[in-house]
Amino acid sequence: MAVGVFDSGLGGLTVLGAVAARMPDLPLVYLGDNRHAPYGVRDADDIFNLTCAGVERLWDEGCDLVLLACNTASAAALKRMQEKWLPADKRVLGVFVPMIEALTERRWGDNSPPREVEVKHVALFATPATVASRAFQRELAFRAIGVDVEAQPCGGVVDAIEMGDEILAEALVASHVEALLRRMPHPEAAILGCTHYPLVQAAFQNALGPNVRVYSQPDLVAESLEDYLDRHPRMRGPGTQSRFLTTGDPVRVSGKATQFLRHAIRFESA
Ligand code: DGN
Repeated sequence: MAVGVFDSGLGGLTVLGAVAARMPDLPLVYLGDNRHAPYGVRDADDIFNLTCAGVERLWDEGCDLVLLACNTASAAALKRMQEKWLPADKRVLGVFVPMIEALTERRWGDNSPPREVEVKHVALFATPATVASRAFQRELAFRAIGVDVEAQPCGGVVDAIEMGDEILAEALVASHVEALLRRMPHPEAAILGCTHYPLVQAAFQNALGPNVRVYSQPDLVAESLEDYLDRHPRMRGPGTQSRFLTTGDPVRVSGKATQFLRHAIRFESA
């Protein structure tokens, strides 16, 4: 049984890459909803319906465990799916909890009382939809974690990355960081809350300066998934090879994915 990895497009490949590097024997089925990307400009109901359809498609591939490797889908859909949509034998995980685990140095399922969090000022960079959802702040409040979060909607960055326009992406990152630093001059940590942003992580780090710790979501999500699979071995069953599916045009998406990750990837039609 493979683990499903869902994203609106190509961004989730950064997470898939980190998962595959950490667990090379784990078969994965990636589904990119390229036909409907980007999700960052859609409303919450739309994102919920598209995400449910994607997860159902991954169930058809035998993936009882699906990772939403997309902050926008995690923000708009995950809680709603878990509360009233998900059958008891399926699991869907998102990408926020691993970031909170990293900030607090605590694991999911760990019932010990919250530790004092050393980081007090956190900069969050994400798509406009993720920022508008306030899902990250909600998760922190739910766990009674008292940190100050200043969120910056980073319009245009995903599109620039998808177009392969590094210069534009880096210029946009610099201006979004500058806008955030005007409101929060001294963050101790920065969370890149979009699975595309690891591809421009150096630009974020440059603009933020060396004193700000930038959390890399793919590595943290991969680490957290491994921990989850250790605790839920049923979800890890035997499998064969990883596959890549898209709701878009497989030839075009394969070309873009290859350019995006700088190694050859072949998508099939979902
Ligand atoms: N990579 C997605 C995320 O993590 O939010 C955003 C892509 C998009 O659909 N805008």
